[in-house]
Amino acid sequence: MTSSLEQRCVDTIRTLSMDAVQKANSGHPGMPMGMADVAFVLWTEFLRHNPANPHWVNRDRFVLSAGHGSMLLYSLLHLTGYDLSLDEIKAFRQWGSKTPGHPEHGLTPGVETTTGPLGQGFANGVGMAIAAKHFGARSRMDHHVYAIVSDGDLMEGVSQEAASIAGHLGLGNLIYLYDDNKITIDGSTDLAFTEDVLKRFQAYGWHTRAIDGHDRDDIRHAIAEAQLVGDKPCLIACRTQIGYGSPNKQGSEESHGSPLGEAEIRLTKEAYGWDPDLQFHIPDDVLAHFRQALEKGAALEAAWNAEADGRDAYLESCFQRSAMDLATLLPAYAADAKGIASRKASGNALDAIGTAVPGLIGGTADLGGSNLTAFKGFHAIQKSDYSGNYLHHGVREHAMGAIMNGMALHGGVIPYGGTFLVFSDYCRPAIRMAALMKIRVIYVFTHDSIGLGEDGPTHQPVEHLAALRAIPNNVVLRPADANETSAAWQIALDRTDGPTCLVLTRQNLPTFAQTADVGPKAAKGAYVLADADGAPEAVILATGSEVAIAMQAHEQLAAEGVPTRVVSMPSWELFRKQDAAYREAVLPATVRNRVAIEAASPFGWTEWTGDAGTVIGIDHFGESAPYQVLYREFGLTPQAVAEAVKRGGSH
Ligand SMILES: Cc1ncc(C[n+]2csc(CCOP(=O)(O)OP(=O)(O)O)c2C)c(N)n1
Repeated sequence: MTSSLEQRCVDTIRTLSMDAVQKANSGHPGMPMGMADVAFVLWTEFLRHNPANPHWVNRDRFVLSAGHGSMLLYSLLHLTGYDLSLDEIKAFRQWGSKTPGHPEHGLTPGVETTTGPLGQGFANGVGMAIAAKHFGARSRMDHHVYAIVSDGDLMEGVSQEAASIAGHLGLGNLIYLYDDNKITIDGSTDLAFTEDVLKRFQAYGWHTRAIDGHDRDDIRHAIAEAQLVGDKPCLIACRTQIGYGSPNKQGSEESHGSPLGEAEIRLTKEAYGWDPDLQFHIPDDVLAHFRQALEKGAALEAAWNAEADGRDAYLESCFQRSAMDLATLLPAYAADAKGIASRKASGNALDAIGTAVPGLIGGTADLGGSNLTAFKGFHAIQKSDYSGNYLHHGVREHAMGAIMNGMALHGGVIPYGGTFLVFSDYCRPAIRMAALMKIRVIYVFTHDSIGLGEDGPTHQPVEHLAALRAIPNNVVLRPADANETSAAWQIALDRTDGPTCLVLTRQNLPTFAQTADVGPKAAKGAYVLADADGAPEAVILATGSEVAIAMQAHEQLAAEGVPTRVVSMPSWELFRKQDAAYREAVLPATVRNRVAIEAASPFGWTEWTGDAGTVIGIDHFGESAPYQVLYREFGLTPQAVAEAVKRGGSH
């Protein structure tokens, strides 16, 4: 290839990006222009991918962590032959296009993860690399994970957590290209980011290298060297100029997040030796050069497929899975007044299914003894042996969430991870991304209320259920007893299009006789657990640990001649999805006397109780005391429920 063709290939990435941002009249041209040399070398010479089959399991994964530079990725996808037309590039950021402002997984072929919230993509890539190492140890998978990361990515805490565990695990399949352009939105990185980034990464255990990000030979050598490192993740700091080639905006934050402007685009194209009158122009020889990726990719995939040597059985069981009926494996419990904690029931469920579900990789953010996430036969993933099925995330909840997203996105893995419910706040940005991406990620959130007792208000979640329920496409499941907990695991594993949060108690819960074979009922989100002999005068709604309180109130009221129904409601989201007839059968419109009890913020409950109902919850922080005292002092008692029912009856 003549160097001028190579230069025109790189400049085509730049001009496409500039033109698309200009046409949309919004977007980020500077980063794609600055990283075009790096991206060109990576995508045409190193990345092992097949644009005709973006789902080839052994493809290298590429993450554009600095998602604001989306036009860089869209340009590469179009140019190398993914199913993304030039018309889509021209429709950048428009309604109904496959080229939204930030890359969205599932929408655009070849986009491996949704990025935009800085740092998430960095950590997703670590999860992908862990998954790849896991499969590498158990099969012949051997791909790399590459990412382009920015100053913003490296400033974010989540990337620092993820970099730390990536170094610990020695993920040699991870090669990150850092856009070291020393510019962020507010201006120079001198304003707020002056540490020695490479020394920091060296301390994490990464291999590092600093290069000129516009010297393509330097880039080639650095990536080739990184591939040889083998036992460490690699960070290549590529010194670049944001808005490269723009006579008046190169090196300035002005090119970061707004169109260059017609006049500046003309000047920039002239500087590239480009015809300034041409827009979205792709020279034929440039396209032909990029499109070699199709032939090369088909050959790579075919060669890999041809090498099948019998070590594929595990890959197949994980990548071509069908729904598993775990009913015969999951524990069932007889009625038991003493009962067990739902976290313990979850641990029992995991003991039963942990090794039976291929690709299930558990973990916890250093709360194994509390979350009970480890299962019989678990085996930790470590640098010395990646074949395990459990990850010690360390005290890194945010990265745990983003790493689980990466594992799920990689494919083949069903990740779950545990922490205290109160620290779901630390996972929240990643939960939101899992919900947005519609990926199967399971959280085990234990110590789910003031019921954890003496650890006090710092550890007692109050607003967390409401906050988790507020995330669209997130399913929150708060099982009432051990049988509902077994059912919750089946529901979570069956759910392929979004995250599920299992919300579990520290304290024991009685097992109800009525929850034998509760699976199909729990899957509807809410069901009648106990009913009145005749027509109920009131409905008592509860979740999790408060279902037992509701049952006591129900019995007490029955003795007083007040017939009530108890609805156990492990999941609002699942109940909402039921048809009107089922919802009416559970919550008859005519019964307006409804009392909900939940040891959490009452926020949102009126959706189920209606205006005439009563919500017994907690609208303040907790206290440090034995949990029985807290329930009594905060008024979460059968008596309070019974009184509310009686008051409601007088409406
Ligand atoms: C978590 C998060 N916070 C803030 C933003 C808004 N934002 C977008 S890009 C950016 C920083 C830009 O600097 P850099 O990452 O160096 O990108 P460059 O300017 O080099 O394109 C910020 C703060 C974001 N996308 N994500």
